[in-house]
Amino acid sequence: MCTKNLIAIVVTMASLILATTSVALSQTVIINEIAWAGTEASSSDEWIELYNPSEEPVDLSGWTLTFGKWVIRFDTVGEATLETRRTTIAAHGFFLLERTDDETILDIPADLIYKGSLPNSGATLYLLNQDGEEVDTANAFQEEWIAGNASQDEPIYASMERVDPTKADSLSNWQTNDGITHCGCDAAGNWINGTPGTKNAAALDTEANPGS
Ligand SMILES: [Ca+2]
Ligand SMILES: [Ca+2]
Ligand SMILES: [Ca+2]
Repeated sequence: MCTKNLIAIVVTMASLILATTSVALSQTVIINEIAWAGTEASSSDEWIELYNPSEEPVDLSGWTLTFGKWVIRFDTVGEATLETRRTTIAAHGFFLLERTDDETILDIPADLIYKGSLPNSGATLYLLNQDGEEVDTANAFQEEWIAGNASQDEPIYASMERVDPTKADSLSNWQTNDGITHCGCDAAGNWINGTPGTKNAAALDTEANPGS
């Protein structure tokens, strides 16, 4: 093989690696956890967690989170948004949305209060930026929920957790919270089977057992 060809191949490979890296780095905010079944205190007490896996804070002004007929705006009260408390999500930070009021998770302050129910039969969530471009989805690949439990399965009212926050929504990138690594209390003081405002149990499990 002549040196010129070899250089061409090396340059092509380097630009491919750079292209792949820039895709990974441009991953900003994701839908990280969904408690579509609510809590033991109330099946209406649903909550949703976002996560920013990037190295920079992200301003969610103009962004929306939508499912079914509901459109939650991060910077404007109205429609499905009842109260906004901040619009910025820190680098490697979490953003907690509680339905109806701040009592959904009693001991952790919400960043936004919304109205709108997630049907237990399944839904797809879309996170759109200020230009209306799709930043992330959750549960886009089948009708029923990929993970999470309602009252009939153990652990009860467990959330649906993103496994790897750097990877896209897919059938394999969600798991049910294990009911062991969890935090927060519901409106009646029961443990939440989920990890509102903190790293997902599913992500920690995968870090501890890579390739599992
Ligand atoms: Ca529900
Ligand atoms: Ca709360
Ligand atoms: Ca979490």
